[in-house]
Amino acid sequence: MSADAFPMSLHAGDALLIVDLQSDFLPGGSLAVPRGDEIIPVLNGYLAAFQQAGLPVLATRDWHPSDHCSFRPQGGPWPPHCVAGSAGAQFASGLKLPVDVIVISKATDPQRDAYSGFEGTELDHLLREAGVSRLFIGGLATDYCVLHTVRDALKLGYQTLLLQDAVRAVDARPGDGERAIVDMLKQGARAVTLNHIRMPSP
Ligand code: VGL
Ligand code: ZN
Repeated sequence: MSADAFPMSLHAGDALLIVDLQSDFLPGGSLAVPRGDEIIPVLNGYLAAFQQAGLPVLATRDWHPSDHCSFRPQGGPWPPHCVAGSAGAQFASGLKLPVDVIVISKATDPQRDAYSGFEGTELDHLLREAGVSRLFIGGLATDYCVLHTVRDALKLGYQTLLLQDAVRAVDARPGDGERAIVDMLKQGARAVTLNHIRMPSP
């Protein structure tokens, strides 16, 4: 499960995809992911590398209507979170997204949930249009939206790298996050950590 030990260069065709790094998923938020805030500085490191290399950055956001079916008052499993336009739906304030970040809103339909950033969105189309073939994916939460986004990326034929140092899990059942990582690697994702990315020269 350890990340590959050799340094890795970024090149044309690579893109960084940050999953649901939103206030409601951080400590103090309505659906806080334990230690979710720890990955912000790490993601800022990946962001610097991708920006220096002139490569695209995309960010998904959970963007629910206030009566979304996944919310407990509607019979769903989750406390209300990431209501479109609310403070809790904002990207983490410390996250240094580039001005030209491509934002993908998902799970906007009141009647259905969508854990994958590809589900019901333009994500695949946008990536193909941009000539992306290799996707670096990190964010929240390992055992839900990261897991489903990585699975779909693999199914759609992207070389998929899991940012092992830039994900955190809900762990509703202890071990869910670890099992999700094992699952993603088994499906064909590779694990990478920031210290293996060769920083492009400015
Ligand atoms: C997520 C639970 C509910 C996630 C979104 O981003 O992983 N988890 N909605
Ligand atoms: Zn949600």
